[in-house]
Amino acid sequence: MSNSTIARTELAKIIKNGAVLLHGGEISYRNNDTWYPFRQNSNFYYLTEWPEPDAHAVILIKDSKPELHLFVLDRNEEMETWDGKRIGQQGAVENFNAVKAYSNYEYNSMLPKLLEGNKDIYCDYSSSSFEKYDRKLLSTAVPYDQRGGEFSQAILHPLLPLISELRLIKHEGEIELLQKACDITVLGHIEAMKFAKPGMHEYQVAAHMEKVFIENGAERLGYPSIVAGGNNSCILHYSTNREMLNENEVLLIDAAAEYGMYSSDVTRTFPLSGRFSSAQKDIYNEVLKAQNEGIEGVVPGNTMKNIHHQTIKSLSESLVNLKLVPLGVDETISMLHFFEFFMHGTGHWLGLDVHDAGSNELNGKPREFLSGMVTTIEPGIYVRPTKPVIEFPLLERDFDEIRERRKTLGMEKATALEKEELQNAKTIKHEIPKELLGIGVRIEDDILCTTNSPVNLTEKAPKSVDEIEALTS
Ligand SMILES: [Mn+2]
Repeated sequence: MSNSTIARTELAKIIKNGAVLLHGGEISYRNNDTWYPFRQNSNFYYLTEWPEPDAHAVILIKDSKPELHLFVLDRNEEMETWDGKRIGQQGAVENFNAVKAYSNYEYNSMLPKLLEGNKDIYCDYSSSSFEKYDRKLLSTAVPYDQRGGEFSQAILHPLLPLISELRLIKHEGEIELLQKACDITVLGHIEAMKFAKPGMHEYQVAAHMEKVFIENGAERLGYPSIVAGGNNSCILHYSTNREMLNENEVLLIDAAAEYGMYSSDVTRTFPLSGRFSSAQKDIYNEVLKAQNEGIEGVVPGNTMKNIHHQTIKSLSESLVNLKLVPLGVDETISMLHFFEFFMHGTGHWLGLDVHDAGSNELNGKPREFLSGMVTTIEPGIYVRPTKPVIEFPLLERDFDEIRERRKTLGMEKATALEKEELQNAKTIKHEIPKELLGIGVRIEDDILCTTNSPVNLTEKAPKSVDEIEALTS
């Protein structure tokens, strides 16, 4: 069974009876006759595997059985001469398991016929496609029997929460594609470690690594590559990649291949001189320790929130050891001093999107890991070169309370209050050890939760100091 057939079958089991409306992606133009490379909308792809733009899908569900109707671009010799092959309606039926396929021009006229007898409509009514195609049409498609088009009996149900729950649990066919994306990504990182030398520019390393991705079958990148030398390693989403690499600096690379629409997500940090300086090694090994602990936590029943707390604790101990913070471990955590050096989450879901579908909470509680979920684990320590002296506030703060207060008071009042509290708080001035300034280290792997132990899909990317130096020196 194809991946999308499995997805439709699972969706049908939840919906039981009703109709699902889905719209594919459209081409977006860059300038004049030039457009951005097309990539299908991930939800549309998940349920259809249809790769072309300007398509619509109606999935009719009766007694928990799905029936796929696809509206697609027509075959057209003239257009295909300019823009490339099209699959067409026949291809949609023969190769994409549609029970019937239509021209995408027929969507408006066919939808009312297809929806006959259906009132329960599952759609994304927050999307611009819903406004563009469905909002008006549903009035006539599911009419109120007295006044025709003026009213609609359609009962709209939100579709995205259902899809995002399904996308959280990867089945075997999806894991195969993810593993392949991860394998290709590992090859690129290894080649980048061997290739990067002082005097090169960041973009040259990026080009070399991305060539390896594409050469090995990746269709595109999972996200824009971050190739950040020296001070740039402290910029979380650095991606201009225009600067020269210098001896005695680290190079942080956060980059990955996409394969079969699934994205990997890997970060490695290594020394440009070939060997870690003792300052670089000190930070590196602390992050590595936290990362290994985080990976161990990806087991059924545990939560990302627990792993994040554990990571904060581990990194706070590290910050004390590295003399980056003025007080002890408890204060570093309770006064959020760690946040100067570790200011992002510990991981996120991974799949069709690099930051994949799926909420972190379920019924108001942190979501527990289940077998088949895939998450990144990516702690980091970033010692910004712009902050050689930091004034740490002596004020206990708690993220959950801050979030709760922002909800009850509203963002504007709450943040004003936060600012005031910080301004009124006593501070302690702390000098950052000079040799640590400008070093940013992040280590990131992709972890599959199973009923046995966590499976690291990217474990072949060298990670220990010895493994890395064997490639770089
Ligand atoms: Mn990531």
